[in-house]
Amino acid sequence: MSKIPYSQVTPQHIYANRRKFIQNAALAGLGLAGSAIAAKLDNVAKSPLSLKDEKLTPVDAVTGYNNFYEFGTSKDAPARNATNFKTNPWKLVIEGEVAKPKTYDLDSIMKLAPLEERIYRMRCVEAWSMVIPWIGFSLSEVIKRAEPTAKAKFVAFESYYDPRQMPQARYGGLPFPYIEGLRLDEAMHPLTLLCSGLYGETLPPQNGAPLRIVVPWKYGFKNIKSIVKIKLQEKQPNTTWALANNNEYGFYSNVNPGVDHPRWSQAKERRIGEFFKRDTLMFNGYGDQVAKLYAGMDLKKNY
Ligand SMILES: Nc1nc2c(c(=O)[nH]1)N[C@H]1C(S)=C(S)[C@@H](COP(=O)(O)O)O[C@H]1N2
Ligand SMILES: [Mo]
Repeated sequence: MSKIPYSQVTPQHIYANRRKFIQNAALAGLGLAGSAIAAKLDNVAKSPLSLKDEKLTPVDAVTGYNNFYEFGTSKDAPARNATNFKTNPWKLVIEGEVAKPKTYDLDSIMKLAPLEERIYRMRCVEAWSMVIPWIGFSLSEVIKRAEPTAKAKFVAFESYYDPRQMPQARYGGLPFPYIEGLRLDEAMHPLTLLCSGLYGETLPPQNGAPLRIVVPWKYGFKNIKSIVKIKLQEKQPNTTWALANNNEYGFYSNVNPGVDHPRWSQAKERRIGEFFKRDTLMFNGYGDQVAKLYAGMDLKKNY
């Protein structure tokens, strides 16, 4: 496990300004919440689950081309409108079909496991993709400590929602708070990341600070941002995009070049920063690790 030379992938000024960034964040009152994560960032090990041979998407695109409808619907809106999003104090509740429900603050959640860097291929349902060096640890670290009961089959997630901090949300055309879900075995898969950073830093607000989920073999909208609640349950949870448009966004939403969105093909994708389109890979290229979760399922029906 080695520390990654960010100087090779990150513009020099960002790399060099890391300390200053953290100090400024502390001064700005992101304060303790920011530093619970920031304090852990100096020795982030590279995870064996990380991709090895793919070129990273430039940091400006990762933090400047976002979907976060609470902060507006255009790709550049979240970076502008989420700047002062308050992430301290933060609480994350885990409840429902568990023996040990718990409310965490950021400090206590950061103590559960060492942070790792995971370079993942990401694929938005809108047929663009990125390669992002996330930081976090497996979501299973949180779920297993809550001790799921025998009835727990699914995991429901909920984002923070505050119309005063997110005035653009009312133009988003979606019901808020944003909700998402996974089957319990998907949520427990080691690739499923509870994410607290990217490119060597704490998560910028537009990427879902202070905590979000990353599931790299699914379409981007499964990767719910700024989460406050994790609920284990027997029934399949509702999801925001299915509530908005049920026949376009299925519960599973595994990346699948053979199942088109009703309004466009999913066979190819544009990697942000590249000119020619690439072929989209089944399970976004993670089939070796996740195909067994869906053995015997019709993935055209369970899209
Ligand atoms: N709360 C919330 N989470 C969200 C969204 C959103 O609008 N609100 N958009 C989703 C979509 S469509 C994508 S593609 C990813 C984008 O994550 P990124 O901006 O960090 O790349 O976030 C997902 N998580
Ligand atoms: Mo997306």
